[in-house]
Amino acid sequence: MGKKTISVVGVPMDLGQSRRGVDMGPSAIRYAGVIERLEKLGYEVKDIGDIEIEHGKMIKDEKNGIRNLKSVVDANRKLARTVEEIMKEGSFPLVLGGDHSIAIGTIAGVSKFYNNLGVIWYDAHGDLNTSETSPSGNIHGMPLAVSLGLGEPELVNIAGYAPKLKYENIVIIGARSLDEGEKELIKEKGIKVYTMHEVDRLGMSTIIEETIHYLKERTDGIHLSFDLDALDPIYAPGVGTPVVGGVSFRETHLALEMLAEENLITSAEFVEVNPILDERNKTGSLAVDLIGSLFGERIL
Ligand code: B3U
Ligand code: MN
Ligand code: MN
Repeated sequence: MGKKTISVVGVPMDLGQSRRGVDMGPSAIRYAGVIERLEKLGYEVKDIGDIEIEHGKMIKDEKNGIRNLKSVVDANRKLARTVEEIMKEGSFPLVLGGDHSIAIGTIAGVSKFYNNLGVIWYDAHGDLNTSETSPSGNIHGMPLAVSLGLGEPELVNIAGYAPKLKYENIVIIGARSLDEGEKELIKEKGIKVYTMHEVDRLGMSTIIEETIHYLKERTDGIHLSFDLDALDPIYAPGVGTPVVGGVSFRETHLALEMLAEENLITSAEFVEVNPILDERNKTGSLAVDLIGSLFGERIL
């Protein structure tokens, strides 16, 4: 990575979905040694702590069926402001989730610093739902749509501007669970998606080469939004919505090593680690191993 200073911020929030526990993700990832790991790689690391989250009851909105809309908006507003400060300091924002709804705030904080922010969305899911298409009302299934300007205005307009992303600047990798509305949107807008079918057919190295080539041409910064559920549950059991048939440990390390070699990633988040569902912090430790690869750790 180009920047030598990394600012780590935790978002202990589980209100974007319905299973409790993912709010402990930042603790699990810190416990597994993320700060020390990055320092060992030669970075100056500032752990700026956690965003303050209201830990209320889970509430399903009567009007549109969305869960905890107000609390999620509030958390993402705070996160967007914090990430913006990190960007102003010229440091690399590394955000630890929390459920994936926090990508709304990270991207809101980052995107105003670029004309064409690119995003790599590494995930079993598309996260392209709106309140109309969502089967669950969970905001963690919506952050990519929100960043593209679709969905509830309170979410879409966080940080006072929208949209944060353009359809042609995103690449989804690892998808294997897409809802009908998400499939329609992908087809209608021509969103670039490498599903598990392409992962099997092309192999991860080709996919990352293509992704780099594709995004390098059209973007001036690339955010990596990394959902641990992209990995097969064999490797990442501690996630809220595991989906079988996922990306392997080795494919994922390769992907991150290749991205590190190109030095193109300008911000990142690692989300959906749920220590309650995990096996002895396996998924938290995996997140730290993967963060190591993203920041240049090599076997030799
Ligand atoms: N697409 C489904 C399920 C889901 C999305 N993201 C996760 N699960 N982690 C939904 O609820 O929107
Ligand atoms: Mn996700
Ligand atoms: Mn997911």
